[in-house]
Amino acid sequence: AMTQRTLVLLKPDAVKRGQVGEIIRRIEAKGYALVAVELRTATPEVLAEHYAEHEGKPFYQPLVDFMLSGPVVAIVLEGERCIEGFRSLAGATDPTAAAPGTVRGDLGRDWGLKVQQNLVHGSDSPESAEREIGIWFPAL
Ligand code: DAT
Ligand code: MG
Repeated sequence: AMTQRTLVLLKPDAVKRGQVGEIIRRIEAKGYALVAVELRTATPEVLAEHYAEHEGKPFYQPLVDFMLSGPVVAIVLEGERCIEGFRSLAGATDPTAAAPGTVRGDLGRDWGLKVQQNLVHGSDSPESAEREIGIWFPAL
């Protein structure tokens, strides 16, 4: 067994478009346990830590501004290989390229908007998951 935890964010577009329930439904249907679920308003400080690896890239500031544009839902999941499993549920970064059946591939968005408005974040490795859970849920 390889039980893992991962940090998931439902981004401001998911909250604004009323897709929180649908995305959590998919997470639960896959069999992952919800360890923490909180509606939060991000801060520039938290986002600078969370997206440190992207600092300096052309999409960094638009990404941070977008993440500050409304509340997010911060989630910690637990389950067998859930880091890889949630990224599989989420689909490719670019919603246009994301496969049908995935969150990013299936759920509606404002077409014409930017790649960063792709509904969800999921940690990409055990190291990232530990780091990101520490940022969003220091008590865990
Ligand atoms: P992911 O969220 O699939 O892990 P990432 O870590 O490479 O993708 O990038 C973080 C976020 O930044 C991503 O969800 C959307 C945004 N982003 C990535 N590449 C982008 C690009 N080329 N143009 C605009 N936004 C981008
Ligand atoms: Mg990433």
